[in-house]
Amino acid sequence: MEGIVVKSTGSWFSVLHSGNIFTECKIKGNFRMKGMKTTNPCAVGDHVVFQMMPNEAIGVISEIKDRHNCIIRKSTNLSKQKHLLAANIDQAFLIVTVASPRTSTGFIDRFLVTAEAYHIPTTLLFNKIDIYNDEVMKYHNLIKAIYEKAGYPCLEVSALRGDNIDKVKVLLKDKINLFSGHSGVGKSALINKIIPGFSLKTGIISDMHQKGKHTTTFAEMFKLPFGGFIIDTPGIKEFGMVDFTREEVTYFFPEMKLLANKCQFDNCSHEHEPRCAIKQAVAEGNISETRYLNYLNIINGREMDVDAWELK
Ligand SMILES: Nc1nc2c(ncn2[C@@H]2O[C@H](COP(=O)(O)OP(=O)(O)OP(=O)(O)O)[C@@H](O)[C@H]2O)c(=O)[nH]1
Ligand SMILES: [Mg+2]
Ligand SMILES: [Zn+2]
Repeated sequence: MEGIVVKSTGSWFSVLHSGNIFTECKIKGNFRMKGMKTTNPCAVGDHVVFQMMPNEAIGVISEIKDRHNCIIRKSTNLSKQKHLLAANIDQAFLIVTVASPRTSTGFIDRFLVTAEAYHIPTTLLFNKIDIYNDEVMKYHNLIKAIYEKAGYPCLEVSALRGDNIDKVKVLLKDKINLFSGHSGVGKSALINKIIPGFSLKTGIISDMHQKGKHTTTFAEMFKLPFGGFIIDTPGIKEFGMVDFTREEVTYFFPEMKLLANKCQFDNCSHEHEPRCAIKQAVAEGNISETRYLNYLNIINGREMDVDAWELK
């Protein structure tokens, strides 16, 4: 039998098949994807072949069909373990909040670089705009301008008030969509607003650290009533990138990719070489300084935040 993995707890996989039937499946103990060294061999979105256990209502996954894409992260840049977030997705939505909790541009850029690497178009959804005061709104406008200039669609939303939910629905329709972001940014709350009658568990934000409480613990895919699927995922603390080369990282910044062959040196790192087209574009304000500094942090293996407020 064949189906699609719609929920994964690590050891159990819920497989949707034959129209609208869900079967809980385990995976064969010795299962390994060729060349894939991830902590989880199979993820939400995978198309799988499974057999029913005799006299039991559970199945065993024996094969994972070829993926047209997937997205993989490490828990931190230093970590060796790779985690498969989801497979066969059409597009990602990175849910960002500039307050309560605050998403750093470093986190956004590590996510976007990874999404570029796997050819997954990404939209930034800035949630909780209902709580932005003037000061926060100024910071938000600055961040939004940086990402729009780099070519990423951005949209302000509010799961609480419903702002722009109709626009989000149009973007989601008939596609397989991944929702990702820090814990507490409102991924599950947005999905509850998008699918009428849904009541996924949502968490509170701790007063002390303004962080979420990791309410969603497993990735899960839901059918959208207007067509398509949406994948809710557990909040990510750090987005560690798998090992891309420096050249690759340049290519995964779309605004740098356009200029990289204009540098004097073919192997320019865009860090200290003379006649570097990218450094020149930064100096002239055509590439955002924040994005450039995040690029330098990535190629040098540093996982730190750049304060966009001080830059442009
Ligand atoms: N004011 C306001 N609060 C929101 C909004 N969206 C979500 N929240 C609140 O933020 C908190 C966290 O929301 P969740 O939906 O649980 O966040 P999450 O991203 O799913 O978090 P994890 O499952 O932990 O990854 C809840 O208390 C929500 O009610 C919004 O647009 N405005
Ligand atoms: Mg959640
Ligand atoms: Zn250069």
